[in-house]
Amino acid sequence: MSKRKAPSSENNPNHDFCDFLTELANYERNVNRNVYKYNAYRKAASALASYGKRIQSGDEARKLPGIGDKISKKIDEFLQTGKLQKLEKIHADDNTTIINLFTRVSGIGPAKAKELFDSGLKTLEDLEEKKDILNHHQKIGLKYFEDFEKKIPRDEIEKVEKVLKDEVNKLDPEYMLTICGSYRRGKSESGDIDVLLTHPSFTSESKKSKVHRLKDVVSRLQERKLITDTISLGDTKFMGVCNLNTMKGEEKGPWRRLDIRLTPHDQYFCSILYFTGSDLFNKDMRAHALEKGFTLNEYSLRPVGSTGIPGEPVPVSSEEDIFEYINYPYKKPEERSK
Ligand code: 8DG
Ligand code: CA
Ligand code: CA
Repeated sequence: MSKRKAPSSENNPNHDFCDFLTELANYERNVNRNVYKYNAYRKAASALASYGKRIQSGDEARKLPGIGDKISKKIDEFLQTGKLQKLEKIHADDNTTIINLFTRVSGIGPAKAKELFDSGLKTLEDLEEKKDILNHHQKIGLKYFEDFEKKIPRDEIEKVEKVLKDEVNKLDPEYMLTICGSYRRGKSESGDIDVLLTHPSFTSESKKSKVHRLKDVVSRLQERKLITDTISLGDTKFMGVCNLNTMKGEEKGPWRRLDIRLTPHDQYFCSILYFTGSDLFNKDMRAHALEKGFTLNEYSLRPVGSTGIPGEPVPVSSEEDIFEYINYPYKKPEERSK
């Protein structure tokens, strides 16, 4: 996944509150490794982002889901002083700043960042010198650190989409390919490119014998020099790097993070739904499914009987089907960026 960032500031009158809440969230995850607080701050940021008008006071914010005393006080402090003491302290603390910096490298999580810091490393140059203690993914993350921090404009992803569709079509016109993530939600820019791939011959039944499908596609894209690096390649998941310029024979950036997942044909729509996100939207939808007696994940939608054991997956032939089964009002991808 791309590293989590603030809810987008497009049309968000509360984006400055969202920014500081997201920074606090990342601090809790990266430095304190407190996922509970991380989620709490992100939920609050998401509620403010979708509120639609400027919050005038902590009291007003408190009425929103996920905003309690502590966060409403922070909003008052920010409204009155234009800053937060807690964040000022965090910024002044070198340890925290360095650990946060390391977690921005693709492949370095909070635990590894702390370990690197504890072994005396302080800068990206230090990491560069001690590259041997990094794994393959982390080395690539460091190599492309600056490019991976840059957002990918929508029109660039459109071009990548065209290449991908052309190339898989030449391999076999029965391939189906969808770019999910923030791109499918209509965002004007994205952190990475999330591709889902399926083929009618690749189903949850036939799976084992057909896994060459992903490798075929990846090899082809490597030949075309769209894919420049591989972080990992399994039977159903590729993680790597792509670049439209290297395709044209130019050795220049930007290099972009690209993930391709091969999904069984019968699970395609549950996967598309899942990888379109946002992850907060997914959480809400899964919770709603449970209330209606279903368990929903990236593979399937299954009824949960009174025994609590999930039954056979229900047949799904569109995203709309999934919403219908659980009686959830349909939301277009563009409406799922909560
Ligand atoms: P971005 O890349 O523009 O930053 O945003 P994104 O496309 O929404 O986020 P992403 O990190 O690339 O994840 C893609 C989708 O995968 C996300 O929208 C929903 C789904 N997803 C979850 N939870 C998780 C998770 O924990 N890890 C990953 N990799 N994906 C997740 O719902
Ligand atoms: Ca991703
Ligand atoms: Ca993405």
